Amino acid sequence: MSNPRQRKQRLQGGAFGRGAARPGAKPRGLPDPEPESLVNNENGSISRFAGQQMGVAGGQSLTYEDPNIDRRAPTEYELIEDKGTYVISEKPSGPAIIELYPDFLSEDEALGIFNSLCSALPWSQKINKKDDFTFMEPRLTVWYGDIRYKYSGVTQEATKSWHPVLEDLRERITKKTGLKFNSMLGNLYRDGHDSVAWHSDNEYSLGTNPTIASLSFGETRAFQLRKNPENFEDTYEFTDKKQINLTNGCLLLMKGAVQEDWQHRVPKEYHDRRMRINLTFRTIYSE
Ligand SMILES: O=C(O)CCC(=O)C(=O)O
Repeated sequence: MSNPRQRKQRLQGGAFGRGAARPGAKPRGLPDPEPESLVNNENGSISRFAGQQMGVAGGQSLTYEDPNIDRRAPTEYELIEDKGTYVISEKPSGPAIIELYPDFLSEDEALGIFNSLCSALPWSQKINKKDDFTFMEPRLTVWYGDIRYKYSGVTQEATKSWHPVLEDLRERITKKTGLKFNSMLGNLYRDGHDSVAWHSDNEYSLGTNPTIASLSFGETRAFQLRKNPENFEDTYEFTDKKQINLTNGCLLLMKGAVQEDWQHRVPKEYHDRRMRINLTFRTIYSE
């Protein structure tokens, strides 16, 4: 992860837990507090006042607020369910747009495609590398592309011929959206333990503000989005969040600043889940 913005966001996302203290942070809307008071306890130990009420002359009551505790409620996921176009943010990089077509394919047709893609595509579990760690990806993947593609130090050679089912789906998405795609990254989630972690599809080869068309087959899985914090002191705990339950046969488009201003993931589930296939059609540019 070479980009300083991504490094900053990763630190913000992972370092602080729910309501956790952020060293040096001032709670919003509160004046700078007085220095902490030390108190002699009956047992001879010394402790500090924090969040206690102290009676003062004249019956007035003062409350000490620990400046290191963030008291804002964490944001919750807002569900997007219906067919439509949603502008999920307007800044800092312009409109971030989601389009959802839950009935792009009928249930029956989507299940037929799911069955054929399960066995016909050369799925494999890849080794990925992040911050000097190598790990087995918790899902199977497959890639098709009209041109060579370099990603995470791995070069994918151009695909000589696409599987006819993929070729047909690519054409149908183009017919629906007017957009052309020259590559496809597929994900196969074997069960509820398979997942993809928070990330943005913002590799150099995708260009700026890429449109990504994502088709789902088989089991429904939650697809979650969280907005990148706009200030260095803020954390993902308090930014906008959306959830779309991606069902068999649905088409999702991510457009505009979605990759620049948001991250997305498919989290692990703690209930049994059957298999799911996701195909993400993209346009890549040669280096
Ligand atoms: O499975 C999904 O719906 C999302 C996949 C994804 O995030 C990706 O391929 O970048």
